[in-house]
Amino acid sequence: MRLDINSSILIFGGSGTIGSSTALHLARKGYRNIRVLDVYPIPSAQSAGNDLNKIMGTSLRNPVDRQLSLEAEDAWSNDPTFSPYYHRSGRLDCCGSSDVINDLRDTVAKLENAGLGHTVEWLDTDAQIIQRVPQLASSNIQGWKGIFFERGGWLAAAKAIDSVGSELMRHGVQFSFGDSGTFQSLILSDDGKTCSGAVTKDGTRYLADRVVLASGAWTPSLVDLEDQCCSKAWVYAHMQLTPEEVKEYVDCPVVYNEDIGFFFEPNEDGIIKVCDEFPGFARYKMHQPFGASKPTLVSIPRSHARHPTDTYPDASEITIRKAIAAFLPNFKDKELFNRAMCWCADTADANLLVCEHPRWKGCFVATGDSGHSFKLLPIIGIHIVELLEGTLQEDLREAWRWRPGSGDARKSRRAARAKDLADLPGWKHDSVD
Ligand code: FSA
Repeated sequence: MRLDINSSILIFGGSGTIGSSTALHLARKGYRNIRVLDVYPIPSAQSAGNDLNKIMGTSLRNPVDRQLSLEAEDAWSNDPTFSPYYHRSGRLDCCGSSDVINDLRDTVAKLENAGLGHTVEWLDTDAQIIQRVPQLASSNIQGWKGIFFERGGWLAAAKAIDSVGSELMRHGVQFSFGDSGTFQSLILSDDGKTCSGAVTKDGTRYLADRVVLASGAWTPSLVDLEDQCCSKAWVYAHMQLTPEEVKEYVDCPVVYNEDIGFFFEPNEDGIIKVCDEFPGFARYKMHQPFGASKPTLVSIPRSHARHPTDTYPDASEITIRKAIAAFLPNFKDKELFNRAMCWCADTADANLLVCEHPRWKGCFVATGDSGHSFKLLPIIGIHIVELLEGTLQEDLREAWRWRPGSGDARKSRRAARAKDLADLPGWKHDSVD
């Protein structure tokens, strides 16, 4: 059955990044029977996108990523639902190690080939870096090189999803949260090949023409994704600046160093978020997602929303402190708070997994963010609607296809496979579920 504006569409994970964008673009196209389902109201307290800030930049990894990040930059700049949340402070990608410096040079070459050379500046010396980012003047950046991206900066992430939520309400989208928004199972035809809705944890049966599972890092624990996604946590910590200190960091570009991590300018409350960079933490448990014939090992996120006193492993404290010592040496003794993990779903090749589930007609998965997809919030839903309508561009369809057995999602394109949280001491958590 072809879709029309009266078709009923369920979107699980609709309070998060990819799900809310899908609901938004369906609503903007006139669909009037959309239901957002989520464990938490929008913006979901357990979405990776529910964060002070995320990085905005142009991804050049492949033509699909480039196209999407350029579309996103345009929408963050011009779409009134999103533009108040784009802080175009610029972004510095910098490094001191020769491998990464080579990668940075490669990036400049790619930018030039893509006709975007004029949007960046190569910074070859410490002095040039400090001229662009004076806040690094007291850091030890000897031998570092950098690229300054004028089209980039940071996104007030949770506020942007909240803004999507307000627009969804104006469009009359329906919402189910809590147990009545928590995925339990699909409703399948007698031959098991067609999906006609879903049942939620409270037992409610929602019949629908299409079901979209956009539950981010939770998706692999809901339905069998045949190991295509590995859910991993990355960590952050916050520090509080005094009003005097804040003045020095106003308009500071996002500073990203692949060997160390990154930090953002303070938010309106004078809070700086600092992250280290590493291959992520997995959390394997025996589990049987819907559609799997038996329990298998699946990396399952542990929600910070449900476990607000959880922290992160001792190893993260060391690397976050290292990042602070490198970027913000004057703040190296500052107290850290809100130590937390946020969960993303890596695929082996770091492309999204956005396609119809091959076993269940009418059920679509939209996940596999691979840690780089928040910036796509304003536009990713456009392409998911195209997928539902059968008009998705061929190269996007190819990049996002169902592709089990094509690589190791636990490693993905990172330096190493994700360690398991169970093997990491110091992680403060109260129970094992
Ligand atoms: O848009 C971007 O590339 C931001 S990546 C931010 C990050 O924390 C990564 O540094 C990390 O490796 C993981 O992919 C989660 O996202």
